[in-house]
This record gives sequence, structure tokens and C-alpha cells, in this order.
Amino acid sequence: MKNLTIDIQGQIALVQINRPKALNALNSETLDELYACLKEMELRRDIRILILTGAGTKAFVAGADISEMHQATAVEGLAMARLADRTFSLLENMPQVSIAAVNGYALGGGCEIAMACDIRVAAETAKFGQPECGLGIIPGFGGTQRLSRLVGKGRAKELIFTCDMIDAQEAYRIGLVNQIVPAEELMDACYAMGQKILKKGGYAVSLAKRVINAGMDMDLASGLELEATSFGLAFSTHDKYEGMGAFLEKRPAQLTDF
Ligand code: CO8
Repeated sequence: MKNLTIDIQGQIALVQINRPKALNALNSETLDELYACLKEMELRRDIRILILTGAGTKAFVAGADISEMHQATAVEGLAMARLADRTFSLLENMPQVSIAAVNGYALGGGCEIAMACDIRVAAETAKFGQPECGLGIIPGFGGTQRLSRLVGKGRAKELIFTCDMIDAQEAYRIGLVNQIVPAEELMDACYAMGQKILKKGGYAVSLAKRVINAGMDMDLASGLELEATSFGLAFSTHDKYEGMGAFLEKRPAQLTDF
């Protein structure tokens, strides 16, 4: 792929957005490649963790590509937003756990793609923001929806209306990122989190992901019902018998379902 670098080690795939001269800005070509990459990956049972990062030390993703959007018509803008929505929704809902390794600027579409990941780990040097209103547009890759769900409506409105750029500490304080680490430890921290998750039941983790995601769009009673039926479903897996059996027999569990 022209704009993505993919490196698979064991059950962890590292996907790096690789357009460092444009601070890894997302153009249509990159979004197309990312969609194709994720579509193939979601069907693979040998990959359980996906780490997403940006090439270079300066930027994770500095947003959608402004040079491509500048002369785009409304119809083209809509098509680009739809392409991103399809790609980010796939990332959000695929069975693999996604970890954003935020290694620098995560602005506009960059903050939005990080928010579509399950977990965000930020380098101390990372910066976040939704600068769209300063460009005469609004967030179009999910920012108006995912940011408010993550940090609350009031904080999301402030960030989107003021276009303020916030540092990793502030992003952590408001719940936008899960963890902050020194820049040189970022990838190790993401792999360590991936390895920790790999020790748990793969099917159980992906089921929990599905229930958490679906529950966010439901009323509490419907979400609890979904949890109960999914909990019941987990009782039909090999991992449930193995996990509980291993506990009772005081031995390490061999969890294999995914
Ligand atoms: N798009 C295209 N090129 C970019 C982008 C971008 N988003 N960001 C940086 N670049 C390019 C610069 O143009 C520059 O290129 P060149 O060397 O050819 O002049 C190169 O990357 C380096 O950038 P800077 O010289 O500006 O680097 P600085 O260190 O001075 O500044 C910043 C770094 C602060 C990150 C600065 O580059 C910046 O503000 N970038 C734009 C950030 C931004 O506004 N992002 C939001 C874009 S809008 C968006 O994401 C909307 C998503 C929804 C779209 C809806 C569908 C249509």
C-alpha cells in the first residue's frame, strides 16, 4: 500500500499511516487503503490486536487532507465523510481490539480516528484538537458524535467551538486518552497492553466490545438485556469451561476461542 505500512508480529498488527510530509493527513487514497486493510483484517482469526499510529515523531494524523478538501464540492465532501465514516465504523466495530498509539498531533480527522479506536495511549508530546470550525467546516469524521460520548457534551462543545489544541495531560484529565507515556516508550506501552489483552479470552473480549459499543446507543434496560443474553452466549464457549476449570484446578487457562 502507498500510504500505509503494516507489520504483523504474532497476533498483533501494527498499522502505520505513512504520509509524514503531510503530517500523515488523511486523503481519500489513504482512507481507501485503510478501509481495504481493515476489511481484510476483520476476517482474520490470527490477528487479535491492531495498533494504529502515524509515521515520524511529529504527527499521529494532522487531520483530513486540507489540500484535497479545499476545492472539493459539497458532494465530494459528503463522499469523503461517508468514506471515513465507513472506515472508522469498521475500526470501531471489528472483533479485534484497536489501540491508537498517539505519537504527536491528533487533529481533526486525526483525533476522530483515534476516538474510533477502543483505547488511546498518548505520548507526552501528543496534542489533540478539533480545528474544523476555524476552517469554516465542522468535524466530519465522527467528531461531533464520538467526542461528546467520550468527554461529555459540554467539553466537546468547548473543544469544537474554540478549536483549542490540548496537550496529552489535559486529554488524559478529561478522559480522551487512557494512558500517557514518555514518547520513547509509546510503542512498548501499546504492545504491552496488547499482550495483556491477548492473555484474556479472545472471544470474550470481542463480545464485551460488541456489547459495550451497542449498549452506548441503547437505553439502560435494553443494554442490560443485551448484556444478559451475551453473558448467556459466553457460557457456550470452550473458553468458559476452560477458564473456570483452570481456576478451580489452580492452573493457567488455555483460552483459544476468537
Ligand atoms: N492537510 C494537508 N496537509 C497538511 C495538514 C493537513 N491536515 N497538516 C499539515 N499538513 C502539511 C503542511 O501543509 C505542510 O506541508 P508543506 O511542507 O508542503 O508546506 C506539512 O504538512 C508540515 O506542516 P506545517 O509546516 O504546518 O508544520 P507545523 O509544525 O508548522 O504545524 C500543525 C503543525 C500545527 C499540525 C499544522 O500543520 C496544522 O495546523 N495542520 C492542520 C491541522 C488541521 O487543521 N487539521 C484539521 C483538518 S480538517 C479535518 O480533519 C476535518 C475532518 C472531517 C472532514 C470531512 C470530510 C470532507
